[in-house]
Amino acid sequence: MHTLFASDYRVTDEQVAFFQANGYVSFNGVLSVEELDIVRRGMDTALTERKGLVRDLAGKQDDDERHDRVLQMLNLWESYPEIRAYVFGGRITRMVQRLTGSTTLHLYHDQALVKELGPSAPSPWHQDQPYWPSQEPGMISCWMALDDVTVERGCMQFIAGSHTWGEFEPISFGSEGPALFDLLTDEQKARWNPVAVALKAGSCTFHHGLTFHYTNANTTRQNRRALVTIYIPEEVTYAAEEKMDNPFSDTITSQKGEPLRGTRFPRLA
Ligand SMILES: O=C(O)CCC(=O)C(=O)O
Repeated sequence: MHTLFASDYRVTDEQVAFFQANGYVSFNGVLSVEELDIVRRGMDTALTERKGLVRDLAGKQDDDERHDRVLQMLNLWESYPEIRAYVFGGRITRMVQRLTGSTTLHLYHDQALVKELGPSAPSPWHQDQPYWPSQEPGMISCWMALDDVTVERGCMQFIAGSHTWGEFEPISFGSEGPALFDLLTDEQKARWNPVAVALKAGSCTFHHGLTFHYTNANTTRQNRRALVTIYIPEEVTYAAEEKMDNPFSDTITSQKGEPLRGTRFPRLA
């Protein structure tokens, strides 16, 4: 499996410039059919094995009859060789190096985000950085589609340029938080034009930690499986107690202001 996930995917200067200007960018055909099958196998095994242990970002209880859920499984790389091969293969890491300009990269975590067929929930508009223990912006996510995604199946939607708007309060996934629109300036409201990025399976988007993004509920007859990997560039430091608790708080080894490092944040480059 070691030769898979390793070959280069060319990221052009125009794509780097697009990412820097807009806070997101998309790439087609990043995984081969064989690689896609491997990643799907890892995720499907995890979905079966972790049944009952899967967190629902939409906040429903296990015994809840409703199924409007967003299933989240963290750090599949630690348990599933298929996902480890993907994460450590090198291709996506080098794409992140191009987009961030950072030679050193650590993984923050991976996460499977699954919207099953039938009524799932939307993922509300939010930025990621308020949930992360980082002081500065710069962390970046790769959102890999394992199924073909359209707006109706929950493809990513972005607000271009919103990564320049600074860090907002975290948005609650499960319940109504403060209305986001009340927090935006008139200029930001005028620039609020969501861009939906439909993708074929094996294609991906990258987004900056401050870029506002959203996905619809999956209203189609097929599951929507996405594998997200989150990267820490070298200049990003630990924000310590200033940020909300996160699932990895206990494993962080840095002091406030030092580069963000932890026992579960493996070095990728
Ligand atoms: O896949 C989704 O529904 C949301 C994805 C997301 O919020 C993220 O990758 O940061």
